[in-house]
Amino acid sequence: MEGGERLLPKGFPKLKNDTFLRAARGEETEHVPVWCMRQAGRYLPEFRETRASQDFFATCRSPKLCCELTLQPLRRFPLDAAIIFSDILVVPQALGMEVVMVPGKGPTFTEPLKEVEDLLKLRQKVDVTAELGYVFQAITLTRHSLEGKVPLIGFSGAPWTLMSYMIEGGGSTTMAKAKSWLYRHPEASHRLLQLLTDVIIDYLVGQVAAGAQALQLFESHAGHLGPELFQDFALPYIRDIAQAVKSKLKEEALPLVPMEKIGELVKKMLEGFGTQRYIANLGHGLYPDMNPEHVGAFVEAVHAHSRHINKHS
Ligand code: 1CP
Repeated sequence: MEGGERLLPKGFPKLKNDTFLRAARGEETEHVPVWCMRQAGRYLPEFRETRASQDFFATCRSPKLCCELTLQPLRRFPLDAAIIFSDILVVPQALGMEVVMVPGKGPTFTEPLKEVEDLLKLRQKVDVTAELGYVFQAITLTRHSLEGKVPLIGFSGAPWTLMSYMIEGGGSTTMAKAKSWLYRHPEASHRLLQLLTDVIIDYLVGQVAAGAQALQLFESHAGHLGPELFQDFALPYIRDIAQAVKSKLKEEALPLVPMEKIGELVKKMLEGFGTQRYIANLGHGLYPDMNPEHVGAFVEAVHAHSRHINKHS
């Protein structure tokens, strides 16, 4: 952290609202807990002010700014969880790739992977504390600063989603280049997915050691794979991550935090889905042009309706 004292990942304040964690563990809750993807985002004027003229990934590397941005939506809305301000693309950066945020275009890789030989340019062993320690510091600082108001979620991108960004070089509607790797270079694709898996495991365990109380693994690009490709190139790695993270947390005597299975959950938030054992969210996150008041209305509506259904059922 720049200047200032560094807080230790212990002696955290007592958690006051555990609705999110209870739902994630499959326990009963009085209302459906809610948090929103990109709840810290450009739709909030205070976010735009904090981020003004700052480079996005420089912001990600500042624990103080990440903490402030994470807390902003909590000051406005009765959300049931905080999610650490960061991005899934910090993992490819840790592997040695350069990713920059191009205004109006989004995250962009300066040299995406083109040939199988390009894999040799990646760090084959990543010391996550050296490369991503800034995220751990942001988590510790934020967990203290939350004062136990709600739990803090840590996250990572899942291997296939990160691999597709590393090959496409940024957002893509078809994932044509990344998918062609799966067909043309299956063996190299598996090597890359395994490398990512190893880093993600250490990264997620490190987040819990730093103070994260739940973990999300975003397989945002799962929808681009048909069932067979998904079975071969996505699911096994997600399973390995879930298993390895759990056993490492046990080994290191860290809390066994819930890992929800991924954003697909959100799609299930349909009317009639019930009010127990799930957490409300929005499929595509919050867009910059959203009115903050509408976000408040969404959060309050989920709470009120689910409480009402619980009372009358
Ligand atoms: O408040 C929060 O939700 C926490 C912060 C957060 C998270 C969880 C950000 C900040 N990004 C993410 C995850 C993330 N990033 C995902 C997984 C979830 C999903 O499917 O949306 C993905 C795919 C990304 C990649 C990414 N980062 C994109 C999409 C690119 C594309 O076209 O495919 C974009 C636009 C970003 C930038 C970004 N990340 C986060 C914010 C607030 C922003 C906007 C940057 C800005 O201020 O301009």
